[in-house]
Parts: sequence; C-alpha cells; structure tokens
Amino acid sequence: MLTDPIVALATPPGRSAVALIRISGRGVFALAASCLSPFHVEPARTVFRAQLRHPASGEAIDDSLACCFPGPHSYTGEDVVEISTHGGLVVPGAAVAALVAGGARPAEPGEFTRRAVLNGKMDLLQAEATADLIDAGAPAQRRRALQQLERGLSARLEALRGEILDLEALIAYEIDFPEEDEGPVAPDRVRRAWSVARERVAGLLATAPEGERLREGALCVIAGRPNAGKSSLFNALLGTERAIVTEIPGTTRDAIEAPAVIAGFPFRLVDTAGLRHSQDRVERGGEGERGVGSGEWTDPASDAFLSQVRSPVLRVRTKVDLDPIRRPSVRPSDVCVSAVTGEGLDELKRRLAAEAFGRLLQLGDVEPVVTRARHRAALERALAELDGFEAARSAGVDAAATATHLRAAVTALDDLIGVVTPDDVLDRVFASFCVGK
Ligand SMILES: Nc1nc2c(ncn2[C@@H]2O[C@H](COP(=O)(O)OP(=O)(O)OP(=O)(O)O)[C@@H](O)[C@H]2O)c(=O)[nH]1
Ligand SMILES: [Mg+2]
Repeated sequence: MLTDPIVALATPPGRSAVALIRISGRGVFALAASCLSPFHVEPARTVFRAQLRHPASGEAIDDSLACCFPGPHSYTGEDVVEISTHGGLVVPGAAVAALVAGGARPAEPGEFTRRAVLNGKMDLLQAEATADLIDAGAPAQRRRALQQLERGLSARLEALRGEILDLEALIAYEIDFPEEDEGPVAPDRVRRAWSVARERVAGLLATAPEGERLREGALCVIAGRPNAGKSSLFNALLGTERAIVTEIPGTTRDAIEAPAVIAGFPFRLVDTAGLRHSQDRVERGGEGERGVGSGEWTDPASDAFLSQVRSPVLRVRTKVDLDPIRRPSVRPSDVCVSAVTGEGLDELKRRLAAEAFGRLLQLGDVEPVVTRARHRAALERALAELDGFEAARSAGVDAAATATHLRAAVTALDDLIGVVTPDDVLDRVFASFCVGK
C-alpha cells in the first residue's frame, strides 16, 4: 500500500478568497516544515499562521494558515497537513509546486479517500457517498449521500450480515450433530430466520431502481404536437430560457436535454420536436424514462405516440390561460398548466417527483437506499444465494452443503460494504472522483 506523500488542491482553481491544499502520507510534517515557517505539529488540529516559501529558492509565496492532523486521527488515517492560501489561479498553483519541490507527489483522483478506505477510516459505501455528496445537484441527492456517508446503508447491511451469520450458526449445530433426527434446531426457527434475512435483502433491492435514478437523474421527455408549448414548458420547468420559443410550429428540430431540479429531485429534461405524423416513432430512452405528453391528444400523431410509449406518461394540457373553461377532453388526472401564468407548474412538479421517486418519497430519508449498479449486483447475488440455501434445504441436501450458500451470501455483503476490496474494484469506485478528495 502506498504511503508516499501526496499533495492536491482540494478547492477548485479559480477566483476565490481562499484555497485549501492538502498533503498526506509518510513524512509530510518534515515536508511541510521545509515550506512553512513557523511550523509545529502540536497542538494538533489547531490552525496557525505561517509564511509559505518555496523550499529551494526560499521565495515567499503566500501568508497562509496551516493545520496538522497526526495519523490516525485524520481524513486519510495518515499524517495530514492542510494549508489554506489565498485563492485564484496563481497562488494555489505556486503553493502546490512548492510542496512538490519539497517531495510530495500530485495525488490521483480520489487518492485521499482511497487511503481513508485502506486505513479503515471509512468503508467503500462511505467513500462512494463522499463522491455523491460532492456531485449532488439536487437536495434529495445531497440528503441521500449524507445518510450513506453517516453509515445508514453500511449499518443496515452489517445488521443483515449479522442475521445471516446467526442463521449460519444455527446450521452449524446441524452440521455438528447430524445424527439427531430433526436436528437440534427446530426447522421452523431456521425458516423464520431465513425469511427475515431474505425479506431484508429483497427490501433493499427494491429501492435500487429509484436509488439509481436518484444518482443519475430521471429522464423526462416532453412530447406533443408542434406549437403545443413544449419548449415553453421545458423552460418553465428549468427556470431558464434554454429552448427557443416562437409562435411558428416546428421551431424545435432536435431534442435538447438539460438537468433540472424538480421538487428537490434530479431530472434530465428533454425537449423534442413536435409530433407531426402518426408514423413518428417513439424514441425510447433507457429504463426509467418518464414521458410528458403535452397539448391536444385528440390528433392521430399524439394518439399513435401515446400508444407506443411504454414508460409512465403524465398527460399535460398546456396554455390553460387561453382556455379558462376546461374542455371536455381534459381528464381529471391530467395536469393543466400555463407557461405564461405559471398555473399548474407546482402541481406538475409534484406529480413528476411522485411518478419518478414515489417510493423514495414514501421511505423518507431515514430508510437506506441502494444507489449504484454495484450495490444492486451484490444484493442480487446475496438474494440468489439465500434462495439457493432454501431450495437446497427443501431438497434435503445435507446441512454442510446448504451452509455454503449462506457463506456466499455473507461474502456478497462483505464485497458490498468493502470489507476486503480488490484493487480493480477500488479503481472503478475512485475513477470518477475529483482530485483532492
Ligand atoms: N398563452 C400562452 N401561450 C403559450 C404558452 N406556452 C407557449 N405559448 C406560446 O405558444 C407558442 C409555441 O410555444 P413553444 O414553446 O415554442 O411550443 P413548442 O411545442 O415547443 O413548438 P415546436 O417546437 O414548434 O413544436 C409560442 O408563441 C408561445 O409563446 C402558454 O402557456 N400560454
Ligand atoms: Mg419547441
């Protein structure tokens, strides 16, 4: 495991009041001492003012603040120094260069957090949550990431792991005392313990579709006949004039996608060209696509469109300001909006959030949720092994053989939490991290 000193700018480069630079690894206190004066480790975790100089030329770089975190009581578990300098493009760059001249290596993306995982400061789920928290673009994403960072998901999985271990212990009796008729443990007890564990795995797994959608944003396509007001609705939902709106039908030629926060949830909104002919094909997006049909639906093009859509559809009646007496074609479940007066937009936003994230809304922020394909795959494996256990037991397979399924289920959960994590898994998790985290 690498413990060589690494350095990175933890704040984004650009015009700002301050920048934060971090160094971590073996010998970083001596390294920092060659660049900072005065420099002292004690008192630990206490900020002091120091001149930052280039270690070779002695050139003054900045009047800075520094703080030492002796390992293991640091983010990475190693000795860490954090240095705050003035912001901007030049000062932080010169400060990093000075620390590199002092012997630190520029850090890889996510390398600090990777060391934190390897040193047992956090598990893999918390590391993923760290990235999610930084990348959060909607309040719901932030809340979910924070909950995972605070071990909400880890604790649930550990409890689940414990339950399977208990079940394994029950089976161990049967392995040790095979001669006993019914076994020393009532079959009922085994079955109950199994079904509790299975239910929990299945329950977590059921959160995966919306959990993954929460990370990626729900795809929502606005479709309808030309001039129906799709681009106006798109802009109104985004809160900016992103798409061109004119009174001429056929204004929008190509679909445009933009991220939007709707009722606190992340969406990927798509504005499309108007539906003209009944042979217009539905371009089906990925799983989890939401469709918003707007305008009139009595025309054949829209009917043909709707008949092909397999994703949930929310029917929207646009321009209701022009139509104060609602036409009979409006169904009670339709949402009536006006991009001009803003009428109905809040209702539409609520409906979209409920459609795409209803389950999460019901669960609230306390119940853990799985948010990545990696999580889903591990839970699917655990579930298959639990089912394999029950099937083997019903088929009268001997206890030792049935127990291998329980072992495999525990291993799947261990992989998920990151108890022992192979390098390639770490590489994948940290690939999307930013430098300095
Ligand atoms: N009164 C009123 N006019 C609207 C409303 N929404 C859109 N319009 C008008 O309707 C016309 C068409 O609006 P767009 O948003 O460009 O419609 P579109 O469906 O994107 O049209 P295409 O891209 O051509 O298919 C424009 O003149 C808008 O100003 C609304 O809620 N009320
Ligand atoms: Mg348009």
